[in-house]
Amino acid sequence: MRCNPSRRVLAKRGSIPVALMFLAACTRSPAPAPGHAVDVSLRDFRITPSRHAATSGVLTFRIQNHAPATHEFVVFRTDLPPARLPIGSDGLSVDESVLRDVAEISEVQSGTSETLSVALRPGHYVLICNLEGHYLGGMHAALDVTGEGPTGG
Ligand SMILES: [Cu+2]
Repeated sequence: MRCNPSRRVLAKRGSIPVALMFLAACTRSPAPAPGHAVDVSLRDFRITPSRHAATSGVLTFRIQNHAPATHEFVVFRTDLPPARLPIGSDGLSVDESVLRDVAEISEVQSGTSETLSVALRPGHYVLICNLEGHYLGGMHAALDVTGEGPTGG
């Protein structure tokens, strides 16, 4: 199932299609409800969400790359702390084969912004840039999603 085809939202490296099943509810709503948007700032080498907690449901990430370099934005569920993710055999990036419920924008060019809307169920999520060396450089952040979102949405 595909939605929001104008964005490069895909399971990179093609290894985890099952993880995308929960993303079937992603939307391209242009005006997210208050409390269901997170502004994300990308810099060399920081990924900074405007908040670290949200309620479950469709959450719209508004990602802005302030850095001179291209970055990516990856969100996934994990119980691991953001700085404790397993590194792959390349020694430079997180082993994405262990990630669940992944959504991403694979390239956010310097000076541009992108949006990514994802249906998130309650749990602990981590936001990273997984370009080589960027995670190790510090591009990771936590996001906790609770089940107490507004009803009727
Ligand atoms: Cu990066």
